[in-house]
Amino acid sequence: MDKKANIRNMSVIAHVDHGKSTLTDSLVSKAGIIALQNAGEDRFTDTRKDEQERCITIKSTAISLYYELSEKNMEYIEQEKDGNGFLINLIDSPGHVDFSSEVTAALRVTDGALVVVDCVSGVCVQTETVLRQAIAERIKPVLFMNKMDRALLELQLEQEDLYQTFQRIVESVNVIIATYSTEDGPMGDIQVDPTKGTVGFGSGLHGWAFTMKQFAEFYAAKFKITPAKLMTRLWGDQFYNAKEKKWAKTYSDGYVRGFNQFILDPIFK
Ligand SMILES: Nc1nc2c(ncn2[C@@H]2O[C@H](COP(=O)(O)OP(=O)(O)OP(=O)(O)O)[C@@H](O)[C@H]2O)c(=O)[nH]1
Ligand SMILES: [Mg+2]
Repeated sequence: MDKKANIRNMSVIAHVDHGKSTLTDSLVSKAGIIALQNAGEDRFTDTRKDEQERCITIKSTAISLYYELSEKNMEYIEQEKDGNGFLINLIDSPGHVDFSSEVTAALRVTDGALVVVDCVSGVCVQTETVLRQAIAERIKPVLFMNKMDRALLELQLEQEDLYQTFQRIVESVNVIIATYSTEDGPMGDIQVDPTKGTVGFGSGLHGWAFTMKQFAEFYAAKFKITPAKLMTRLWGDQFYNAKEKKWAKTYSDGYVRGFNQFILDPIFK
């Protein structure tokens, strides 16, 4: 790959066991390196015998993915670009505190951090540590809300309570970001925000994920507004009354939160 503008180095960071290696596997299988049926189980980046046996990552491992973006998705890339093929170097790092020097080493060579949070356990001690490390290295984070399958099946929560669970995680992550960075610092505003596409939701184990963008694109025609505008309605205090076909910023009778109505509802069905 000689198109420098199209190379991204990403570190996958998280608290121990939140699913970094499994998610990395899934991403690799999507780009077509390991067989699909083994995705999620092999933990491709846990190459060492001790890592496979103990089901834990000890050393950071890099793996390269090649991905071609569709014409439509290219519009979202604001940075300099050179064609639609991207080489993504993913570095899967250990979550266990004993191996945290591996995380620092990985961050030194990366452009962005994929912060994975198990949405059932929420933000944990090491989530804060690795996020703080990333910010110190001036690396922009994006958030991935992992193990959504467990949240949907095991938590037995009402849609609104599920939303609140995810919302709290986004908020906790942003509190950490605010603590260790300044908005007028060199990186600018690096808060994660589902309406801006910097928060993904999914299951590394089962190989599915989405951001507000996919849903917004799907519904945009129905609402006759642009996907970008609709994204802002699919998270936060945005309520829709299907009968009156009206949006509101506060809840009242007949109104349902956009996220619950347009994202959780179809997933539950
Ligand atoms: N249900 C469910 N389980 C998952 C998911 N992702 C990972 N797991 C499970 O969570 C456990 C830990 O996954 P790993 O991918 O090894 O986690 P890790 O973050 O790489 O762990 P360390 O590298 O040791 O910090 C394994 O048992 C996985 O099968 C998911 O999306 N859903
Ligand atoms: Mg791992």
